[in-house]
Amino acid sequence: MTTPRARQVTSIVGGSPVTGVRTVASTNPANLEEVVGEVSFADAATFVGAAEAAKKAQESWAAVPAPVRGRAIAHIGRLVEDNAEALARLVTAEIGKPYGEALGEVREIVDTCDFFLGEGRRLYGQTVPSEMPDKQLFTFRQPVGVVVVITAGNFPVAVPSWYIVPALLAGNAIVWKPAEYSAVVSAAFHELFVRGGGLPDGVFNVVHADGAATFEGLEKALDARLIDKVGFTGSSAVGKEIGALTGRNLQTACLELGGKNPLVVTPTADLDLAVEGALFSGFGTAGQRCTSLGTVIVHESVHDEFLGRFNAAVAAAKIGDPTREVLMGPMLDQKFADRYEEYLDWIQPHQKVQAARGRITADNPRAGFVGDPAAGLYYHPGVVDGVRVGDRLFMEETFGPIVGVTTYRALAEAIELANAPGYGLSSSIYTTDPKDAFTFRTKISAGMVSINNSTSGAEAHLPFGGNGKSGNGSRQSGVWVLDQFTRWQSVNWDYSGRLQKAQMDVAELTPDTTFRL
Ligand code: UN1
Repeated sequence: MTTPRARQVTSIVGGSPVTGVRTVASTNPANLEEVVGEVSFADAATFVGAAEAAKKAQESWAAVPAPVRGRAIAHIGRLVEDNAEALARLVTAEIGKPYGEALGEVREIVDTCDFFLGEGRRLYGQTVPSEMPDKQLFTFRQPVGVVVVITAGNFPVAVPSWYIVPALLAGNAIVWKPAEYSAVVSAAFHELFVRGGGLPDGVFNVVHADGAATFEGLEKALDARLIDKVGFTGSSAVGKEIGALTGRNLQTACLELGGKNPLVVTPTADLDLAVEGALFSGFGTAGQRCTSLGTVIVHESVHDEFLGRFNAAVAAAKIGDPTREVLMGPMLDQKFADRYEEYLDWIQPHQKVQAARGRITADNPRAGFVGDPAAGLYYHPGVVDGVRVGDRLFMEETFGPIVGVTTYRALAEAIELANAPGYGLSSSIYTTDPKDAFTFRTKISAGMVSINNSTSGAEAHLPFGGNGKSGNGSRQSGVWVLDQFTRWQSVNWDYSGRLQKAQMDVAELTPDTTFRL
């Protein structure tokens, strides 16, 4: 059934729609009967064409004064704000994110615009003293050129804005490849940006394509030197492929990958606060954030008490229709539901699961379910106690509503457990002891550390990014992301009228090194 609001979505290259090679319906995961839009998927040639269009448009975009580009960002932020409810409703309809969270996600675009609109009037370079007279040194931030942005659909508008807003502000042109299952939301985002910013054709192109066509197009466009930077948010496995491809072209991608984010509960923790944090970060967005909680590492002295309260909170949480007040809606898309079923097969006999598991159905019901579970991709939340180093559930990211629990005796052991999976995105510790908090901060491998707060819910103007399997050290957000989308250019200007040779023609004062008081 195609609902009246089902939209037709195509790629937009150089300001014009480009019909692709096949059309796929994007459905509502909370109501699989509802077609949210019909999406025309492009081939690799369209991707390359988009990179060409971006390259053509980039120079004149970079010539627009940065404060004027900052004004464009200001207008985009305002237009997004004025369309916040409609955009959030679309997020909920296409990926099943609970409406309250979807509104928060839209807010994150506005926050990002708020931060960068003023950056157009800064985008500072430096003046640097020269070692020689009559010579001046400067640094300038130069846009990198054409930026390809490939994003996941769990944050279909907030995370793209982390790339696209600063990249545009810095004078780059963009080719965006959004997730297949959030194409309709992406089309709305693209339209808001182009209209709100008054962006010239070709400055912001969007290509809807599957992974294979994208990879082929990316490889060709990189080989043809049409692309200067790739930003990617998604799995560690695909991140490695993109890192290899860009590396072969002497480029460093901005990679924001998976996580197995630990939450440590110490003996001095406020247990109710820790339970609240574990509940939100474990099961908010149905566990499908890169910052979602992976494993609770709880001190053995408070394990039973914590687990009892945590299980009770999970049992009481509202699950169901994402347009209503729920903690957790459906999985984002069929492919995530299928993968979640695989993760459930990883549960082993030495691990204990308190509640029902698998798909929520009439035969496998969930008390207090909001709405009709048969309509969508709804799953029971899982708390798996007794996970150990080496277990797949302990070591690998499980993108979905499943949280492992394990115990520790000394903080050093907790940190070792927290670092063991080899990711390093987000992390959390609940404690009232400053020594624990700072020891954890120092030794944890994660790029982001929460103290008495959950692993998810980072603010939009602090560096966001991970280490190890979570990324290659790149950071998004705030001033830090500017280093992804600009390159430093050093300028020296010698007006002495002579060739002054650095290191050689440098005057030296004569120190009296033998002087003593
Ligand atoms: C993601 O899942 O890719 O910190 C990003 C958070 C959100 C962003 C998550 N602000 O949980």
